[in-house]
Parts: sequence; structure tokens; C-alpha cells
Amino acid sequence: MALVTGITGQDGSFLAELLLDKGYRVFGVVSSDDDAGSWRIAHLEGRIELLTADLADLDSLVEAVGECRPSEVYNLAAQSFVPASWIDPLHTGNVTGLGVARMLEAVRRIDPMIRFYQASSSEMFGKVSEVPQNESTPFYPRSPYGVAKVYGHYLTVNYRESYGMFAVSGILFNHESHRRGLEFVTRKISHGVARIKHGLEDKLVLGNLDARRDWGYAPDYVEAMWLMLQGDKPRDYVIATGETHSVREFTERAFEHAGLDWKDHVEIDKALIRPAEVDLLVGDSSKARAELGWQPTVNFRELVELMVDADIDAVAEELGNRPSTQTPAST
Ligand code: NAP
Ligand code: G4F
Repeated sequence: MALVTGITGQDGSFLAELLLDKGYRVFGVVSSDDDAGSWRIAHLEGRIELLTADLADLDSLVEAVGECRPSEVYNLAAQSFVPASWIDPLHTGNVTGLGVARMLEAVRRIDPMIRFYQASSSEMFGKVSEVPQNESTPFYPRSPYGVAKVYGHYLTVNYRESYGMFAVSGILFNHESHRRGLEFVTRKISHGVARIKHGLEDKLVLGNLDARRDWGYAPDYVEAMWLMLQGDKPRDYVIATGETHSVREFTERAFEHAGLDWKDHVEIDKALIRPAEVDLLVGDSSKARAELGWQPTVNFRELVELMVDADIDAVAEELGNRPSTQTPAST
């Protein structure tokens, strides 16, 4: 039995599918009844059980964990959009940082034998001190989001060391899919390309094209989360493809795949440039590959193409007024 916070997010929806396939009874935390991401789990209705709780409210989390008494908890809920963390650093700190403390406390109080996964992030490496980044690379976060994730990361380590809990952190590099939120750059691009292809827009407005990321495919990454909770010993792992590409390269490939030239459509808005940027991320996941047997199955080109294809199909469906269960009704 497993409890997943953030089940309506990109990763939560894929993790729920994976756990169901493995025969788990799956409970998911939703923060409200009209959860914005409910379109991602609509196809799982009747197969997963939802509990209402908020990462900002300890009592609600204790109640949720107590109600289902899972053997595994995956803490995926967060305010996860980096620019929003400068707009409201207090909210981000409360949910993305202190929310981890509340989840760990809820687990410890109900049953410290429950295995706990924390969704840590490559954003913690920030201004990187070595290339590629591995489990020993020092953290230097560059946003309130990154700072909050460092707090959650070290608190998970601390609960493991203080209470002997099976609490692990997955330091996951960027992972994407057709279920990615529209505010994140890869989906903004694939969705923008689809709308341009269908003649609904002509321009796509972006920020820093020089930033480099190690982009993988989200379903591969939720498998790593599960593998981490099946180990003999609780250990933290970097999960990454080991390849890095710029936002410009992603943009170029996405337009090219749709038979378009990005230079005809992309405009830069300096307002989208961040107060402090993470210039380069590329992960060394050799520890996970050796100890967990994990490896990515989708490369950069395949990722770009599958996202563009999915959005071109989804926009076509919307134009034909046929409902899609894979993208939000509003887009
Ligand atoms: P996502 O799509 O933004 O999903 C975040 C989830 O958190 C949503 O279900 C959201 O539901 C929920 N949530 C937000 N505030 C909440 C609150 N106060 N109480 C309860 N639930 C709340 O994120 P994702 O891409 O799936 O990522 C999953 C986790 O991995 C996040 O912690 C993220 O920071 C981390 N991560 C992601 C990546 C990546 O590349 N995707 C990489 C490294 C780490 P509502 O909005 O409806 O409340
Ligand atoms: O897609 P992004 O918003 O993702 P970012 O900031 O790397 O964060 C994501 O990955 C983290 C893991 O490393 C997660 F922890 C986090 O929760 C989230 O899932 O931006 C990627 C890059 C940035 O350098 C940004 O400056 O794309 C650049 N960018 C350029 N134009 C843009 C845009 N980003 C967004 N969102 N929108 C743009 O128009």
C-alpha cells in the first residue's frame, strides 16, 4: 500500500500508474476537491483512493497517513515552479521546505517503519561546482525553491540518521512529458509549436535560451523513485540522463520536428529572465545505474518528438471538440 502526495502532478500521475501496475493499493493526497491537476488522474478514477490534506497543515497529513497506514510514502507535493518562488518565497518555503518536515513528522508519529521518499531536485546544485553533478557535489541553490529543496533534502537525511527511518531522497534532474505543466519550458515549447502548427498562434515568447538542462522522460524517473524504496538500505541517488542540451536546442528541434523554422516564431522577453539562473545541469547517475539497475529509456531527440507529437494531436482533438484526458481542458 502506498500514499502519494502531489498525485495530481506530472510525476504523481505516472507513479500512481506504475504502483497500480505492480499491484499496490494506491492512496493520493489532493489539496482540494477541485484540484487543478485532476485531469492527469481522471483516467485512474475508481482505481486510486483520494484523501484531502495540505502540506501546510500537519494535522491533515497525520490524519491522511493514519487513515491509510501505507507501507510506502512518496512525498511529491511541492510548489515546484522556480519563478513562482521569487514571487512568493514564504509560500514556497512553507510548502516545498517545511512541508517535508510535516510529512516526515506525520510518518514518524503514525509509524516510523513506513518507507519515505522525498522528491529532491537538481536545482539544489544551482551554481554548480563540478560537472557532471553527483551525490557528493556541494549544493549552491539559486532560487527560493532551490533553498527550500535543500532544507527538505537535509531534513530527510536527518530523520534517517536521528530515528533510523528508511527515508531517502531522489535528486532528480529535469524530467518531462506530455503531462508537464504548461508553465515549464519544454511543455511551453511543445504546446506553443502545436498551436503555431495548427495556425492558432504565430509567436512563442521565451526567456533565457542559453540555459542547459539534463532532460529525461518522467515515466523513467518515477521508476527510479520506486526502486529507491525497494533497496536493502536507505540511500540517496542522483537520477539523470547524463546528457545536457540548451533551451535553444530544445526549441530548434521542436520546431524542426513540426516542419517549422523556430527563428520565424520565437521572441525573447527579458521579463522571463530569472533574477538568478542555474546555467548548466548535467547529472552523473552511475550510482543509481550500478546499485538500482536504473537507466533512462528515452533520449533527448525522442523526448522532444514525443512531446511535440502529443501536443499536435491534443490541439487537433480540441479543434475537433473531442475531449482529451491527457491535457487540461483549457488548453
Ligand atoms: P507538479 O506537476 O508541479 O506537481 C506538484 C503537486 O504538488 C501537485 O499535485 C500539486 O497539487 C501538489 N501540491 C502543491 N501544493 C500543495 C500543498 N500545499 N498541499 C498538497 N499538495 C500540494 O510537480 P512534478 O513535476 O510532478 O514534480 C513532483 C515533485 O518532484 C515536486 O516536489 C518537484 O519539486 C520535484 N521535482 C520535479 C522535477 C521535474 O523535473 N519534474 C525534478 C526534480 C524534482 P495542487 O497544485 O493542486 O495543490
Ligand atoms: O522548465 P523550467 O521552468 O524548469 P527548471 O527551472 O529547471 O525547474 C524544473 O526542474 C527542476 C529540476 O532541475 C525541478 F526541481 C523544478 O521543480 C522544475 O520541475 O526552466 C528550465 C530553463 C530555465 O533555465 C529557464 O530560465 O528554461 C529557461 N527558460 C527560458 N525561457 C524558461 C523560459 N523557463 C520557463 N519556465 N519559461 C520560459 O519561457
